[in-house]
Amino acid sequence: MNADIRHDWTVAEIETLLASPLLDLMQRAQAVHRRHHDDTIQLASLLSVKTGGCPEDCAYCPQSAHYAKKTGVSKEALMQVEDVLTRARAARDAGATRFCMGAAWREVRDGAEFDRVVDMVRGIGELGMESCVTLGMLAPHQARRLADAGLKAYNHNLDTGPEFYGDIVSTRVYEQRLETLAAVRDAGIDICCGGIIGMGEGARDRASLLRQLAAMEPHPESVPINALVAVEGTPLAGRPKVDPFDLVRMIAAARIVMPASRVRLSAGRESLSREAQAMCFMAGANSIFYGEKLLTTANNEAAADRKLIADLGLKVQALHQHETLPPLPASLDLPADCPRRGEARAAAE
Ligand code: SAM
Ligand code: DTB
Ligand code: SF4
Repeated sequence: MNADIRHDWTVAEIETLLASPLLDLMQRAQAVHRRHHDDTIQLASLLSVKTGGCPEDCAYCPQSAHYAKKTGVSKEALMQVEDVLTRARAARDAGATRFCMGAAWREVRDGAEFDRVVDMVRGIGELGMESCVTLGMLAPHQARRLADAGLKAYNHNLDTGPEFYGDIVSTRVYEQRLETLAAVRDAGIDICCGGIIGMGEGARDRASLLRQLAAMEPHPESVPINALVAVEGTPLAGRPKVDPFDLVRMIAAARIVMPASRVRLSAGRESLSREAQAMCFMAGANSIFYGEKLLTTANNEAAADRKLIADLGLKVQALHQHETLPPLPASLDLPADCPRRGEARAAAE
């Protein structure tokens, strides 16, 4: 089993994987998956705790200040701790075991706002959920503070291979991403690191990203694979939709090169059919974002996700205190953006 874990994958080897016949690739990925994982899917809910106005120019991102005029995403203040915890509680009550919070910052600055995020992390832990934050670049002492507050994971994506990175972001370099990841690892926090397909990169760039991730020792515990959500007003708005088979291939290759990691079928899922999502699970994805919003864009309806998982005979990862998913809510008396609202609506109809 541990012979599966390698850190010396070459770009050429991964390119060969990505180009292999789809069913062969899926079968190989599924075999690796079954050696390292059971049949549970983790539901992770996402919340943008500080939206918009980011000084970085990531070409895919609706939260960059550079494209704000065209995207209409304006800069908002950092949320209050209690409001965040109310949302986390609702997500937990709907079955999520992980709560991820995103801030549209270039980097973390010490001060009252960072103190507030640290309090959010502590509060999520007190709810019994895994916490993950994505706050941009992080210095070692800040990583240690988050670790002390009980942070489970830090999301910081490499997004693509180093050769293509300059085509996507001009306000920072790949090496800075690697430095933040090192600070996270040194603080004893799990690494959540993955990327996006569909930005105009080639198969070699996808393989190059996976090589970077697989070279990390240990592998990132969590690997989000996003399909570009081409948001109007961003430079990548005109990109064609990702072929779902390409997403399946990327997930399968990630599963094969990082056998023990949790591979997350992330952004772009809303445009996938149930069948395409099933292929992603078959290829080794074992987590989804759960709740009807990602950071600023729409996500799948919670009720539809629960039904899909049940129809496939898969299980949802439970919190320690209960073994099965909590029952559907009986009333519609939920906040407008609560992830259970869609279900309540469906149940009431
Ligand atoms: N500012 C932080 C950073 O860059 O690490 C955190 C927030 S950023 C929104 C987190 C990740 O979301 C990005 O690295 C990217 O992989 C993903 N993402 C952002 N916009 C996306 C889009 N339009 N489509 C797909 N993924 C996207
Ligand atoms: C990740 O890789 N994908 C999530 C999470 N990490 C933070 C974010 C997806 C964002 C999609 C665009 C949006 O909703 O703004
Ligand atoms: Fe968006 Fe993060 Fe890039 Fe800022 S650093 S523009 S929030 S992806």
